[in-house]
Amino acid sequence: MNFTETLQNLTGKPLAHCTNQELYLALLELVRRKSADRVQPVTGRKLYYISAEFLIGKLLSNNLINLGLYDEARDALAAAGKCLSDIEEVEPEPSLGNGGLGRLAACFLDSLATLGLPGDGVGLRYHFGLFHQSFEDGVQNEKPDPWLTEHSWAEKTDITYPVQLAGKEYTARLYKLAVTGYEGRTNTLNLFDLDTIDESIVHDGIAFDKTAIDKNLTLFLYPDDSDEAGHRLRVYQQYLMVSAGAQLILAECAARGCKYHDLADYAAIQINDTHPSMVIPELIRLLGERGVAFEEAVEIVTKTCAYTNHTILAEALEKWPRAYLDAVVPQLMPIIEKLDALARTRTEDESLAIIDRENRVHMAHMDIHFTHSTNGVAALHTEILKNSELHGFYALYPEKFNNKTNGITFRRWLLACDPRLTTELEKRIGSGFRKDAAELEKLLAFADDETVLNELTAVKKANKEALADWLLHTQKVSVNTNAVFDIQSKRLHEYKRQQLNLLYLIHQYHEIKAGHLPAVPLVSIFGAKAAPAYTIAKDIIHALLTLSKVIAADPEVSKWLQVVCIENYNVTAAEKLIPACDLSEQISLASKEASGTGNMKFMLNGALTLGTMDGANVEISQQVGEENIYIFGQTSDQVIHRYAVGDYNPAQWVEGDANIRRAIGFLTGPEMMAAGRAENLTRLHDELIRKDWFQTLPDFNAYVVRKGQALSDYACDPLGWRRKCLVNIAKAGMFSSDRTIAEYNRDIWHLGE
Ligand code: OX2
Repeated sequence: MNFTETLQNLTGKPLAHCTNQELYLALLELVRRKSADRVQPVTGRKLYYISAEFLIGKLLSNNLINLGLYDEARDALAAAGKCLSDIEEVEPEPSLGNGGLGRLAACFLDSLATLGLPGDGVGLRYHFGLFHQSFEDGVQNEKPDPWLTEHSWAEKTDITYPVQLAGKEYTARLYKLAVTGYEGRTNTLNLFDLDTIDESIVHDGIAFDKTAIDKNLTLFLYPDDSDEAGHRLRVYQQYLMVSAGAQLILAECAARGCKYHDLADYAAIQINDTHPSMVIPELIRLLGERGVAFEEAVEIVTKTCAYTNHTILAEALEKWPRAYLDAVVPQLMPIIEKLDALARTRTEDESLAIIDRENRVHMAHMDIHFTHSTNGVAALHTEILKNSELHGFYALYPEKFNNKTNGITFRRWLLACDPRLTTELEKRIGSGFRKDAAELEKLLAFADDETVLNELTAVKKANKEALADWLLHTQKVSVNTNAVFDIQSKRLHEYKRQQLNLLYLIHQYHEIKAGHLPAVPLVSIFGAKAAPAYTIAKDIIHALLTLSKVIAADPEVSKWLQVVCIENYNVTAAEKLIPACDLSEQISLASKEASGTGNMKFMLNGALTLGTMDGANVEISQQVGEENIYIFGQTSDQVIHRYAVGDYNPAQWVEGDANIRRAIGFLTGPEMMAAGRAENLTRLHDELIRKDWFQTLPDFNAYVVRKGQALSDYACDPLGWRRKCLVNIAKAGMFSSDRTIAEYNRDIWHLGE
């Protein structure tokens, strides 16, 4: 049976007569069947990657690509007058993550299955995922973002586990989502949910009754945690995930003959940041119920589990007040107390304790004491963990610390999102890079080939036009495709410094008004959601939206400069933005961005990085050489030193620098105040001159100069620019998540053995 016939059997009518919705459902069913054929038995150790987030994005095209069916599907549909990309539009995006951490988990699942390794995900089936963002009157508005439809990728099973929350029993139900690798095996993403969730309790945007656990528990990813009820809800969510997950792991291992004493021979558990840390005491508790003594259970769990740290930001390292855990998971507290006592026999250093003097439980500390591996996610990040943030732990357990620089799956972030570039690459270097990313280096042979460079320019131009079309249709903005497309897309956070970019744009506004015209017009695009309770982040969005209006209303400036904030930035939007980008903004305060993964996606798609020596930017710079990247700003050592000395005073920088003064002053000047809201603009202004915790001002001038250099290179030396882009693509191989996963497997998991 050919593809058309198979699909037609599923739709029950000629493809030409089907709606896109009907075709989508038929393709979904077809993919499901083909994925099921690739399920393989598990022998030896299997990985469980536990994570509160799996930002999987839309699944149809990726699954078709990984199953080798994409071209056939596209052609069969085209023959019936249908367009695969229109059908893709029908699929709702599962936004089950905030950003890099969740997207990394999704890339890892793809690479595990591609490399033929047995490795499943364990997480939660949020009904709305992260909120849907819109802008109204210059302000971020949040609404639920439903993705669960009657026929969804996650299939309901009849497997359930009891979970005790605050002394009451709830029933966690397992949903399974197939994850098929590129020419690889099919693994599973296990997502837990309660049958009793009631979506109708959500009102006024994303508000809901935080006390009705049976109705609200898995409604949203990270409910607004600005109040105590919100914090407790996170603990409830985390325990639901780890308790059901731990029961699943024990049941699967038992079914394969595991006697619990040998759990580490059957399972490797990766704890993705601290959100799943309670899996440690929960497994010890469950092993205890199965007759394993505490000391032995600790040993087994330590051998089975490993921990990944994704941040050094103190506020993101979870510390739960003991009272919350006493209330929500009283069954775990005696175990956590014993773990604390045991840890104290290993060190007298109070700062390494699990339960501190203020009765807070440090989840990361529990992870490091009671897992066999702690890894950072980029070389610089791991060094900072070892030498400063977690130095005491490193001194105690040097053998546990290791680095695993993040990576991205090239299936989604090149083959699927940039078919034009993929075709061009295949024409020049063959298709080996699809399975072996290192083969991209073959492209270097064409670094001085003007024909190839011009073709790459044409690919980029076509991608920019496609993005311009998409922006026009979805966001109602029209952009000049002859301009440089400069993109900063990532979570909105002060440490990522969207505010630095904002100040630059204000600076440029003044320069253009003063007749100092730039080398080339600039379209500056932002994609970012601010956490609902993060006031300053929302003020930054407001300032960007307001500036965008002010510039658009000024014909003198708008010829040269445009600011676009896209609504509801998500994986689908990223897939449109990244292939069209010229300049990738990676401008976090050095030392604060653990790795970044957007930086890798942009480079792979032939954008040049404008960035600080932070996270994986450092390794990108080593790969491409400093002449192929635009680095600026303080080093992490300088930043750490400035924090240590503690004498940073932004007001001095404002006083001492006319450009900084002009840019910050503009925030509350007449143009912005007339177009925006005084409260938000004033708060941001005051924050910058009084606090500026992420040291925007010391990097301001270096940023302006470096960005100016990039724009003038783009305008004055187009071939030179494209050559740099080519080097970036060619050197992106090391950032494939296949490489990252192979390293995790070699050093930590030893799967299948
Ligand atoms: C992110 C980090 O901020 C980012 O630098 C990193 O690339 C990503 O994780 C994947 O490792 N929440 N999100 C992150 O850390 C936390 C905590």
